Amino acid sequence: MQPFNVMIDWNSGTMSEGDRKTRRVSDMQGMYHNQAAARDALDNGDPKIYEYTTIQLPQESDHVLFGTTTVFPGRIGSECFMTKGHYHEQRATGEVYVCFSGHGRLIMETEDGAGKVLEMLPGSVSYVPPYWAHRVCNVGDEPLIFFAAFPGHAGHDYGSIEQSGFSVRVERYGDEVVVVDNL
Ligand code: M6P
Ligand code: ZN
Repeated sequence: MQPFNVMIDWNSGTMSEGDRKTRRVSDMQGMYHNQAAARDALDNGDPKIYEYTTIQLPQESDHVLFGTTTVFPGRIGSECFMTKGHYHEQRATGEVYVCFSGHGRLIMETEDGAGKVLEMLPGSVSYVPPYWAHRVCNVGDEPLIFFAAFPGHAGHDYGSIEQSGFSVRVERYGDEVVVVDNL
């Protein structure tokens, strides 16, 4: 394989290579706590929650996959727009998130019941260690744009997140951001 460059437009988070995928409320059924608010959003235009691109490379451990994500500002009820979130299929693989613009929270947890929430802001570089599920929430009024890199063989496991979610959620009331236990 030949080395190559990819160009990222940091105003939008789009990349010159790779398919840009869009996730709307309809792609995240059951993931927001306030189901009535989620139905309202669905009926009112099914807003875009986030877009992401991952570079197309062999999904092998010798390679490093990378891409950008743009989480739009907004809330479903009080809960901030967020990514679906996932474990890696190969649990023993980590990930790095570099935030370029906007303001967010990175929610992480392990199958052993550990949890951690980190702030994402321009210049923050967050390390997701192996075994930690990860989800990103936009707590600001601007798009949250970040770059991610992870081992090629990591894979995405959405199953347990789709079934039982994360143990906390991030809500915003006025300018106050709160992390709430999902009981
Ligand atoms: C980041 C990376 C990708 C991920 C994307 C969207 O760019 O972590 O691997 O696919 O965010 O997040 P999710 O897959 O949880 O919807
Ligand atoms: Zn990941």
